Amino acid sequence: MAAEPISPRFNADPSPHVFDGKVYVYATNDQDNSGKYWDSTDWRLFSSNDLKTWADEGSFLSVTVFKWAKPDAKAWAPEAAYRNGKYYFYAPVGGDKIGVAVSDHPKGPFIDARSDALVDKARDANAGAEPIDPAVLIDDDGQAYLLFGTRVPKIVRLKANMIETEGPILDIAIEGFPADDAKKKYGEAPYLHKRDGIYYFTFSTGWPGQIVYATAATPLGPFTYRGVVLDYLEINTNHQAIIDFQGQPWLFYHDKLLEGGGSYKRSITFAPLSYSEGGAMVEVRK
Ligand code: FUB
Repeated sequence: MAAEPISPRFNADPSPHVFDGKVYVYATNDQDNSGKYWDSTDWRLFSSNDLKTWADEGSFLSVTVFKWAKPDAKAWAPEAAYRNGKYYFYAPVGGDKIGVAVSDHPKGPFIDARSDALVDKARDANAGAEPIDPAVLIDDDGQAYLLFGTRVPKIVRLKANMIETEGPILDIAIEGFPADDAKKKYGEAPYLHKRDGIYYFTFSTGWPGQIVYATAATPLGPFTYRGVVLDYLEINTNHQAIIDFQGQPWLFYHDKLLEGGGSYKRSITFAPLSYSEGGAMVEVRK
């Protein structure tokens, strides 16, 4: 079945979550960018009770919520998390900082949870060349992790308050890339999920990129390369996230789906995801 966009607007970098039985997808706003770059300055939200009908919840947050950000700073692939009655929104701003905002409701209003960035390339040791693409996993023991970064994947523990990091920013080691395929490497879009005690690290291999995965017995790795989850698209980015909804795993990603679409005018869609009996992720065929 052909992939269907969740909206007639251009949107990208899905961050899907199930909050109170409802699916919320936080997204980069490709509709209002210049069409020549990912230079929009706000994030959009979509929701669905059944993955069939989608509500456009609008532009719920702009970079201007962060007083430390330039008002024209680009707003890239976001992340959200829920803990202790609060919703946290992790926002890569300007390509060099990740902010965190907090709300009592998944739709906001969100306010800056700090007076400075959660991760700042200029301030934090080992933040890497481009601290973007945040992803959060709250493990079964309550420890939360923040992943981010291009070219070198990064991971850092979050304190229970979800708005401060704890300990050093670490590089994530990935072993076992196929030696005969130089394109199999880490690019961007880190995402960590856990299933049956195994940590699955999915990411894009670059520009353009495949979504591939690696597994480990601990959230910090080292991870072992396992295979492809989603092949190259016709556009220059690939960006995924995974949820379970009503007993079914789903892969969310973006693609060129609407008339006028392309690398800077992307559309969010999703597909059922499955695992082999041995726990291997089965490649999603478009
Ligand atoms: O939307 C801007 C950038 O494109 C994201 O940060 C990357 O993951 C890529 O999808």
